[in-house]
Amino acid sequence: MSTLKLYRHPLSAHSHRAELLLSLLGVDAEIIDVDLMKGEHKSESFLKMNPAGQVPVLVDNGTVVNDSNAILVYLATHYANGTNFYPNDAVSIANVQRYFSAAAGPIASGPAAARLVTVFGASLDAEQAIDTAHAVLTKFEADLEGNNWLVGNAATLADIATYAYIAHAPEGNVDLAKYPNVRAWLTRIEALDNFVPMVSSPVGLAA
Ligand SMILES: N[C@@H](CCC(=O)N[C@@H](CS)C(=O)NCC(=O)O)C(=O)O
Repeated sequence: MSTLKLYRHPLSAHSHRAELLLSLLGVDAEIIDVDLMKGEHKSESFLKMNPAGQVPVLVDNGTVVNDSNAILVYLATHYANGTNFYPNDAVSIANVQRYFSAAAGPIASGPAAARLVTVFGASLDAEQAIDTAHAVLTKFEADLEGNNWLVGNAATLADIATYAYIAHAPEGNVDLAKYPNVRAWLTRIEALDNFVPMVSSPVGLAA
């Protein structure tokens, strides 16, 4: 019986980061769905685990880890199981951190926000989110020119942290057609042993 519990929502790409890494590491966890539509993430018991009232939250035998990127670092360090998704040289660590910043910055305000509008009915500026998405995709397209992975020669937390919101960007009307390097990179991630997809979102869920 696993000691790990992952509180998530099935359509949350932040949650999917953690689910994907658990699967790539071959680590079992109890997956607990949090009903965001019913506000379960704002309940007293949930807020005790994560005062920000957001998924994902990882609980490992009493240790609570909030924030998807922090969860990735925790899992890749504590449960590496012979893998090296979090490389330990200074330059690679710095580069992984750069992509964590992109994941929490323009990816959150770009493709993630554009998808929040279409899937969850959020009142955000869709046009601005789509513009931000194309700016970050242009950067990724250049980063991936001649490179299979974002950092070094193998998949790292940088790829895992940025994958899902880019893969699901079309759900927010962000077309990936202009970005062949990005599309090839998505396919490469999807070919990793034990890759698990995030379910596709029915547009207008909140309607
Ligand atoms: N910085 C957080 C962001 C997590 C986040 O935005 N989660 C969304 C679902 S994808 C959420 O729980 N939203 C509900 C809310 O903010 O009230 C992380 O990386 O875990």
